[in-house]
Amino acid sequence: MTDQEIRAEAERRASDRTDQEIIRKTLDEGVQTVWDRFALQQPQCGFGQLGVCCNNCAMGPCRIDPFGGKTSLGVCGANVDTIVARNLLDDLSVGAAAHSDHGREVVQVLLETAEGHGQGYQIKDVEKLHRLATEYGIQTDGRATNDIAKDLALGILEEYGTIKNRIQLAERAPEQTKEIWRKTGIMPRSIDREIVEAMHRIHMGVDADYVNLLLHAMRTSLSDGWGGSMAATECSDILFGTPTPLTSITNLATLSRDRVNIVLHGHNPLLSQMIVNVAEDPELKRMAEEKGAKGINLVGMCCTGNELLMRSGIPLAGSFFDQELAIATGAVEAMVVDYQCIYHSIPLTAGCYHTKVFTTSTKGKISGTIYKEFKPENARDTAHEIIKLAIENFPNRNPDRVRIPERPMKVMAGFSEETIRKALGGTYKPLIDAIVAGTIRGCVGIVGCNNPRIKQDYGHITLAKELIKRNILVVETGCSAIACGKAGLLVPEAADLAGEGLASVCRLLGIPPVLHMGSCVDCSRILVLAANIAKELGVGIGDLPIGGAAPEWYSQKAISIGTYFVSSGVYTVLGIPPKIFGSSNVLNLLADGVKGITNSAFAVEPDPLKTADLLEAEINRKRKALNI
Ligand code: MSK
Repeated sequence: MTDQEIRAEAERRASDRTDQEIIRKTLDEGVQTVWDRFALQQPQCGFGQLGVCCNNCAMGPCRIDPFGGKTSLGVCGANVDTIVARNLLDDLSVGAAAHSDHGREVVQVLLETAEGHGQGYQIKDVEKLHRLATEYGIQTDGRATNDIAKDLALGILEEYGTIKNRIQLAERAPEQTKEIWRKTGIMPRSIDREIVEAMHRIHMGVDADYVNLLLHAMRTSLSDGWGGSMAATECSDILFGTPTPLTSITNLATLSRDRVNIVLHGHNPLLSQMIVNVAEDPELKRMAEEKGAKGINLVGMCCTGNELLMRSGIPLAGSFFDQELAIATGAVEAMVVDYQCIYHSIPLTAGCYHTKVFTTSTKGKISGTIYKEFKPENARDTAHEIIKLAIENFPNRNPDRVRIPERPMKVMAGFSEETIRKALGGTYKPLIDAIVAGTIRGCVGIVGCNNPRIKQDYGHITLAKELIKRNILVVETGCSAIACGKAGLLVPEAADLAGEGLASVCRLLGIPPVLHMGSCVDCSRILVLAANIAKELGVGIGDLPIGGAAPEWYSQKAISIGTYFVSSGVYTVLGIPPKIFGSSNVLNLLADGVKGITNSAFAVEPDPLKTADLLEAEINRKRKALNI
């Protein structure tokens, strides 16, 4: 490729200038990345894309002819609606399981900390602990913090799968929303149970009714959003502190030329937060200096990065698509991963440089990496050992192959639901007044990933810019928040890009028009925000002038998030088509029929500008119904 072609290809792949710079380096050096693998996979299977292929049992794989040919049934007799709905439920359950199992680990560490076994952990947010304990009916007066924490952890763990048939956190939803769930039979009963039942229904010869399958998909997603994900968020806050606004920096320029770079990647803050604490050890700093470095530079990536940014202001190197690019700077001594959204080929990328990749979860081993198992009882020791190995790797850095972009971007993060409410004076009334007056038209949550089907970050940034221009407040989580951070939208000065009404509110409060609310599990913060506003207004979530979008989603977790948004009453637009277009019945139910249940639905729109039109129309529809 010529220099000009390389430049054009980098611009085609990514929006951010620091990403483009390192993509050019990978193209120069012949290092394979996600975009190359995507190109090599073309053309992708059309049956798979439509969701009409079933590989569930040994009589298959079967595929239904989408053009109405002879193969209208699988060998087992399943029709196209069953196959498409079952595949969707399968994907969604995987996503719900990933979120909820992550949540379980956090609750377990809370339990072990309360029992005195968690090495280096402590309860940071006692006020939140008491608040949750009260929700769970646990006595707090005159009791030791650890005793309360133990009862709370056991109370939440019980909701993962017992005969209790109730998720306490789901009680936070407004009465009108819960009534819909009860009437439709989708009130989640327990966290694991819905996922296990989904697996049962998917088995050959069980659920063949696409409506029944999709209703269970809604219930399973609610057990994630209002259960496992919410447990992850709340218990992480109790252990590490509820986020409050802070400033930091983002993009690949957060990597350091002269310090030991350690990238913390994945989703769970349990080990990474410990690495943040341990890295303060002066002994480790001295060791780094002995190896010729000026210190240790910790940076986050993906949702582990979001967790660390939100609570500790740790710089954020990038999102899902930046994991290979960070390594390709040639300046990363260690990449520490827990689980979810880690490329399985990451050791191959690391093998092109001196980077050591550490896997740390028994659930997420990758061959070719160094495995250092994280356990709560050895968390501090493991963190110490990993940092030491990273420091020892510093002399192996090849200065001739290092390229670190200039100029990190400033970001403001830390917008938990509690913080937003506090900033408004302890009640949502000022925000509601602004919405009623039309100063702010409504609110949209943009969430989700990157996907090679669309230029990295283009969907997130374009949609966010367009919405704030139309006086619609944007809240974000996951890689969407990172995209907008890199684009300079997470700073108060970005109010200049907003419409007059929204800009005036942002300037008054000193906040950005796009609020970073955390990691993927922190989409539960968006649910609580919506629930509390709805309760103050005396309506259901489905009545609020709000919306959701996932312009660049890829993961099964995003399917679960989108579905619990819609099931809770939030109209949601997907930028990447889900694999359901093989069944017009499934498509119609999700894009239209569900409106009759939750007053919301899914839409699919790849163009972010048209997505903004759809969301604005929905907000106007809901405003009209509220008479505002
Ligand atoms: S990390 S699930 S790529 S948002 Fe949560 Fe980003 Fe999507 Fe992973």
